[in-house]
Amino acid sequence: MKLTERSVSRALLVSSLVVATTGAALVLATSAAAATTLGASAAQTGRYFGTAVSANKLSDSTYVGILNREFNMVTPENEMKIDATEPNQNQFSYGNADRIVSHAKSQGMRVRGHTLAWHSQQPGWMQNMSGSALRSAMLNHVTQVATHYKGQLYAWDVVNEAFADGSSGGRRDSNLQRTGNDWIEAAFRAARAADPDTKLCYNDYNTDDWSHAKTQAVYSMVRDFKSRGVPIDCVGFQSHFNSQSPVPSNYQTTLSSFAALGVDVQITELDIEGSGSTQASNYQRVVAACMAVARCNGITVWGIRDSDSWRSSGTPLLFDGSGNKKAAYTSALAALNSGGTTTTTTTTTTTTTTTTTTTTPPNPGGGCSASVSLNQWNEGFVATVKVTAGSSAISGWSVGIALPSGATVTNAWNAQRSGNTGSTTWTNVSFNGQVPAGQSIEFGFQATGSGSGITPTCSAS
Ligand code: G2I
Repeated sequence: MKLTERSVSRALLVSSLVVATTGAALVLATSAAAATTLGASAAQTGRYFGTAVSANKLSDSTYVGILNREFNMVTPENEMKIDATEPNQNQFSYGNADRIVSHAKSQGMRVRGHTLAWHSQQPGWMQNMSGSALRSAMLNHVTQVATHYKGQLYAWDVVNEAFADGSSGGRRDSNLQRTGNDWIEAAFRAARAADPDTKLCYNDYNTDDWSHAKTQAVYSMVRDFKSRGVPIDCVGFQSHFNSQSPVPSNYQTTLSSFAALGVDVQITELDIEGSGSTQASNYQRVVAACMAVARCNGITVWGIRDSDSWRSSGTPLLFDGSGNKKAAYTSALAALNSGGTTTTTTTTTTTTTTTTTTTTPPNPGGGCSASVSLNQWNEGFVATVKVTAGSSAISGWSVGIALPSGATVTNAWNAQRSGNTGSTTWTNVSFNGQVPAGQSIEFGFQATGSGSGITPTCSAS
């Protein structure tokens, strides 16, 4: 009798929508209760809200208080850069970066790694290198650092700022670029080999306006990488805005156009100079643009208080120098809370897009439940699987998914996988096994074929 009641109460709730697109946006609205912090609000739609963190501020109690309360993703502001992690060739130094990672873990936050290969903030020994010696040194750096953090990060900015500003539409000149045009893909391949389960991103600034040559140049590179199987999972839009570089009116088009290439998009270093209602409405626009794009996974602001900013005189952040919430905070939170809106856009008129959500209600007696959100296109799909702990915390999980015939997993993140066709099993990686009661984590995979009707089952350990 009890069993019957329970199986009824855990019956699957399935909703699905199939639309033949006409190049226009499809908007699915679902409701989301208002959350009172940035991280919790973003989590309601499966997103994160993060901030850049400096290791030397982890002893500032105001700073740490806001960090722990509001954010669920962290990017080390300088501590994972090349000069910090390899100050002398082949001597690696992870102290400050590890302090940030360990603080984040202790608070249940995730970490975006920044950055493995960049023309700037190179240690002196690297600045003086060129040619094949530099290429090897760069690849060795990528391999060593990605190996040190293997399985611990949400994503890596593998390559940062490799394209030129202005109208050239070309690469930025640098010692790395002069080692050969293929240096970027070589870095991505080395990162994937070292850390197969972390999302690998290309990150840049001045790539927010869809009409700009730099944006189009990065877009062409990502399309080329996807077509040739170069391992890239995401594109970071730094989004440093001010009056000379305002939030473009086509910002959402930029995000959705990149996402349509089959990559995640993330806002990685957001700050918007200004104050009062103008700044607040700019923050609202940026957050709303991300919320409207299904594969915009999250937003990171580049610091907590205005006084923490790399350009503090422009007061570009969400908290003032004393740690008080600004109008920009209120509007960003409101935009997150009015989310739960997913927009799927395609750039062609012939593609059929299917968005399906299958939900198992949380298990009231403990254990875990799993739900999947599917983004289907003609040749394949991306599944984002949410694992939710029941009324007790869990310390590990295993999710079973039966794939329809013809579906083959090509790529996955944030889980260990067994099998890539038919019956597949997904288990936690080191940083996402512990899930507090009622809380969720996500993992995902990309596959060829159709994901129609897949229904995950969860068991806790
Ligand atoms: O410039 C803003 C950001 C643009 N995108 C890439 C980011 O990595 C970059 O961050 C900034 C940091 O916010 C600054 O804190 O990168 C700067 C360096 O390019 C950082 O500034 C440096 C100072 O220039 C150094 O003098 C200082 O030693 O920070 C270092 C550590 O405090």
